[in-house]
Amino acid sequence: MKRKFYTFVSIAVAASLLAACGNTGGKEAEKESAKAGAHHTNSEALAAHKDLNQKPVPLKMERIGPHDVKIEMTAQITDIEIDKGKIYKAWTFNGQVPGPLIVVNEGDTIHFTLKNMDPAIPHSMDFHAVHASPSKDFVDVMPNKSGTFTYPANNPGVFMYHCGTKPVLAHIANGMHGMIIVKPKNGYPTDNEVDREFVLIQNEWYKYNDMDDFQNGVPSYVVFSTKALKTGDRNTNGDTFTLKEEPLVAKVGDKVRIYIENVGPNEVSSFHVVGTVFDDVYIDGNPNNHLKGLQTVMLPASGGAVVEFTVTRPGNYSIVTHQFNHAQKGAVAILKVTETGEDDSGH
Ligand SMILES: [Cu+2]
Repeated sequence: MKRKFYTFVSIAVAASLLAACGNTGGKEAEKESAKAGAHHTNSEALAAHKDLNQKPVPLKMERIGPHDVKIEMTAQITDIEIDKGKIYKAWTFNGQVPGPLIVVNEGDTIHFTLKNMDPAIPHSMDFHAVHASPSKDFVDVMPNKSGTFTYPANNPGVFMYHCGTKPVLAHIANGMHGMIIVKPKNGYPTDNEVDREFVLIQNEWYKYNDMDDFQNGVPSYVVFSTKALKTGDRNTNGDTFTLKEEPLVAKVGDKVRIYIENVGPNEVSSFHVVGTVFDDVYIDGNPNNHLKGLQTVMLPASGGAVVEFTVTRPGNYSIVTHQFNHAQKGAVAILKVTETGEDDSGH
């Protein structure tokens, strides 16, 4: 069974490489990638990644016209601490896992460039927020090459992005995922009520680069991260500890909005905040999908939402997936609510 599966993976990898080399060429890269692909099944870093820890490259995002945004991202190999002292040599966008938050406006055209800094294997970008031709716009960018693609973002909401290179599961599980917010033209009906906004992303970690575990196992960790919506907000990686040790902070009486996205790759999220009820929920972040009074919001793998709730009393509110086996594996973030709206514990 196992051998069959490995053969399948090798064929899939080879096929994707063959498809890719029509676009950007490079016989050497093709050979390297094929070698690298053969390692997908054994929990080890690819030979070319072993001594690599590429410094995170900041996201480049620039508005070049009223309805045009230029975005440049990197595919790179960077060490991420996923649990205390446990380093994962992740396949990343810009050296973060999840990748950096992207925010554009409904109706924007995205002029997107992916710079592949990975010396060994191709990577690509699949934005769930756009209409595109997957076979032309989400194509592989070969090692040390760049690819530029243009597409409109006409649907408002909270969307996933991820690397779409085969085997897609390996690229997502190794860290190549993130969130893009397309801000609705006319906003949300509750915009004026909201006092604080945060971003949260849920993702899973498995045994290192182990296709068998990715496909047949259960996650070792399920984690949350937060990303900066505005200057001064934090960017954290998906790990088991940061959002417990340094909580998100709100003030008693605040209406809090969270842009939440479950990037998986495999599990659903039963998103819940202990001690409150979601007054307003916009499924996938679309203002038309307005629900009221939910206790838990179901997020499929790749699903997003905007959730809003009021914190009426001071204290620590646990933000969890109510699949408590996953909460136990890390998926708990703390929202600390104080009288002042500042963290009073000395953080
Ligand atoms: Cu990739």
